[in-house]
Amino acid sequence: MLPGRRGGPALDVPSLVARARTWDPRAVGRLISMVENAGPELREVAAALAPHTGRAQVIGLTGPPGVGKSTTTTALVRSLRARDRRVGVLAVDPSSPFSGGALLGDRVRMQAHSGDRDVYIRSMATRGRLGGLAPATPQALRVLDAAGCDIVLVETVGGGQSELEIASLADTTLVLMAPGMGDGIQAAKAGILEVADIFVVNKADREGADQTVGDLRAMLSLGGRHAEPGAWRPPIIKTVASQEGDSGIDEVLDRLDEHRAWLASSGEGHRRRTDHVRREIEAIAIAGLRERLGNVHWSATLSSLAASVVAGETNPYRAADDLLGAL
Ligand SMILES: Nc1nc2c(ncn2[C@@H]2O[C@H](COP(=O)(O)OP(=O)(O)OP(=O)(O)O)[C@@H](O)[C@H]2O)c(=O)[nH]1
Ligand SMILES: [Mg+2]
Repeated sequence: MLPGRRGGPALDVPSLVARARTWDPRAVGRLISMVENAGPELREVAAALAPHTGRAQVIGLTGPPGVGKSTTTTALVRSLRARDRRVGVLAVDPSSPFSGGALLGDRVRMQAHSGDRDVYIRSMATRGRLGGLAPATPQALRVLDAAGCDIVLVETVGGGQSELEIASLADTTLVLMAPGMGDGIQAAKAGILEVADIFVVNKADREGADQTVGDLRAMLSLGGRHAEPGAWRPPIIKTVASQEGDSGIDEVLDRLDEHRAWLASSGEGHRRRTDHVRREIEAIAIAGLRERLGNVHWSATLSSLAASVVAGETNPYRAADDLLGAL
């Protein structure tokens, strides 16, 4: 049993999952905290969620700092609510809280979304990692999935590893650009072009949006995975996320629906998910190995093997085999 927070009733993991499945935001929040803290309940939570997952569509948003990811997320939530979809938002960059529009906030305020009970918003701590996603992100997604989200939007700051990481957990990856970032496109590693399923040229109210669209088109025409037969051709959509009404956001949603249908009909959706989980299992296993590597017994064994190699009694490969054998 877990002690109830703020004097609430004590709840065990199965009860929390049952409550989360009725879309109780406090239960959802507690479960996400549990996976985020990687506490003793982590495995039990993962096991309890497993039968209830696989339904939500996971959308990753990435792009250079300030391009309008949070504003676009806000606008997407608004349109999704208008289409009566239940939405979860994970913002994986606590240094950049939501500032635009109605989605304000810190970890507490985010849960309210001006009283709209069908939106759940949460920021994830990156635990001191530079960029990149919080390791608990896949589990947090499962909590939201099990809780009945139709769609989960994951915002992460672009640059470095994170656009590759976002593509390794999203069904569909949106890459945002803005006018005047042409150099940024050039500078971006081929990675950003490879991971994009949909390009959004935001801030289309500014000069140079057509130029940016043209630059992207030119770059896409150079080949890559999108050029293969039967491949998905990433559309390029101009948006003004900061504006209500005719902002291009509804077109983004239409394309998201199309991409979802393509993922299903081509088999790519299943292939992607399997690939993502493969990596996740591998990461968990490697973290487990690291943990064992860190224990005293291990380092004593390592020291004595190192001494044997130095003394010419054995070689490093043989020593490494012995070390792994000792696990
Ligand atoms: N003119 C214009 N400004 C926009 C548009 N979309 C967003 N902005 C503004 O651009 C600024 C940055 O927007 P954010 O949504 O915070 O950008 P972000 O990509 O989330 O930023 P980081 O999370 O810090 O990387 C804000 O001042 C927004 O109001 C747009 O379509 N047109
Ligand atoms: Mg942001």
